[in-house]
Amino acid sequence: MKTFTRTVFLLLMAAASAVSAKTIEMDVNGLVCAFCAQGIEKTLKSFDATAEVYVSLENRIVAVALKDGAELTDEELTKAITDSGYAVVAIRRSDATLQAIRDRVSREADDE
Ligand SMILES: [Cu+2]
Repeated sequence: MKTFTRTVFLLLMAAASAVSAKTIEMDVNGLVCAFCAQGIEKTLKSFDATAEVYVSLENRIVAVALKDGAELTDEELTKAITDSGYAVVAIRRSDATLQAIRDRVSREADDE
């Protein structure tokens, strides 16, 4: 019974965080060329929940903007990227727009 309560709690927590995020940003290892970027973009766009994809090769960042009310789980994303031959290092969810992430990444690139 305790396990059941804990499972329900974790599911509720997951649902609560899922509803708020608009963008999922991932650190991905193994992206080296434009073909990698294109391939990963195509893979992630195949999800119904995906509105837009941004890939930064230099910063090894892949960001997915979600459609309103749509959600992709960490497992779905990790599987899609791992199956393509890359490794997900970190996953962050936020309400930042894809443009905001794009701007931040290009600023970071300028600083280097
Ligand atoms: Cu490549």
